[in-house]
Amino acid sequence: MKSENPIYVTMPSLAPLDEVDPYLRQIWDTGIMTHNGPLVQRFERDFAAWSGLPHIVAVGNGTLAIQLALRALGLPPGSEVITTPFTFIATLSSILYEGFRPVFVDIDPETFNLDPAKIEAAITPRTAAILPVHVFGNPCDVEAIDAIARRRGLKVIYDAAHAVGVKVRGQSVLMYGDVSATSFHATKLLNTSEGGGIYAADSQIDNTLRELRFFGYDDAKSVVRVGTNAKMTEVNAAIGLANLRHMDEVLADRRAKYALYRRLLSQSDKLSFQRIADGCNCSYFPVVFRSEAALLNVEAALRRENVFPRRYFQPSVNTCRAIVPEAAPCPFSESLAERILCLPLYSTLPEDAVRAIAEIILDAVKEDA
Ligand code: T4K
Repeated sequence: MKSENPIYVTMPSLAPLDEVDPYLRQIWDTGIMTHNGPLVQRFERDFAAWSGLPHIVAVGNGTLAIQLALRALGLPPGSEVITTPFTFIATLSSILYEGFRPVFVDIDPETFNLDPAKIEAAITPRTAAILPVHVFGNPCDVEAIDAIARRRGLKVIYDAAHAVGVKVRGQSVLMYGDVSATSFHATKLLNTSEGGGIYAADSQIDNTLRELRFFGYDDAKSVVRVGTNAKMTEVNAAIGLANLRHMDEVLADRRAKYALYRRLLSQSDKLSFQRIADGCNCSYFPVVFRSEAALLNVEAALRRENVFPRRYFQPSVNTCRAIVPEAAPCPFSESLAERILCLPLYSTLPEDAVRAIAEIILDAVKEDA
């Protein structure tokens, strides 16, 4: 098939430029570019309404969203946070950056999410919180995790970076736990170029988050806590507002292409897939090989055709010795990280490309033991 232009793992879903233009004109007319301006406030309202949430706090990116979430809960300094090893490095680095000690609990090898059955054994008197990730938009077993947390007096922060549009029992998955932190990065389903959002049902926590993102000022501009600059800009909100209007189409398109990949690749018994729940947003298409050698073979075959999938997430972050020198092994996560590849999946990817990519993969795995 050799595509003329490289096909990457993703491309941003962008509204037509003329739909962004009126928002940008408003910025140019008023000169208001930042500091919780009218477009950020509108983006917060519109995103919350689309998600079925009462409110949301928009911030500069998804990493800051996790950091502020951890900080807003007032956890004892230096306490332990139970988390997953199968994630992007930002989950782990946020825990460390905020001065907490990550304790890894291995994943369920079918859902790729932190395994609730293994949480209790990792709880110590120093545990303050659990920080799971809805990996690739597949919701965690939120009811089991929230029940453990309630029973053991722990806070729950969900890394919902992949979870825009994800539902559990008909409501946004962001409603579970004490706080959820999402990302509006260019590579995410909904993008503001760079951006993030935090949802906390508790109004005091919500208020603390707003103060934290704005240098620790309260509404009267008195300094009430140590804060930072985590604001979303008006330009980012303008992009987000235009993109938000297309979210239903974007979601439907992902689901259709996900189903097509899945149907085509299921022809091989040498491939396996994430077990996803109904409310998954299908924002990524991960495929799992029997060995790393098989993965490398397929990756090379795709590269020869100008197709560039990505090894999300590799390595398993518990093995990042430079920042967690003494972390315990997590066999399921480490094994998965060596064998998983995310295939190109985005709005402007033609269906023919999905078919051609599936064909290259099926052909390349034929010879595998
Ligand atoms: N928690 C989790 C579980 C996460 O996955 C992430 C981020 C976070 C927290 C933190 O959220 P943020 O602070 O990022 O908001 C990407 C993204 O940078 C990152 O947002 C994402 N997860 C992570 C899984 O992937 P890379 O290293 O893959 O980026 P890059 O530049 O190689 O982009 C991948 C492909 O996307 C490129 O091949 C082409 C395309 N692309 C990328 C950019 C940046 C575009 O078409 N346009 C663009 O502007 O990290």
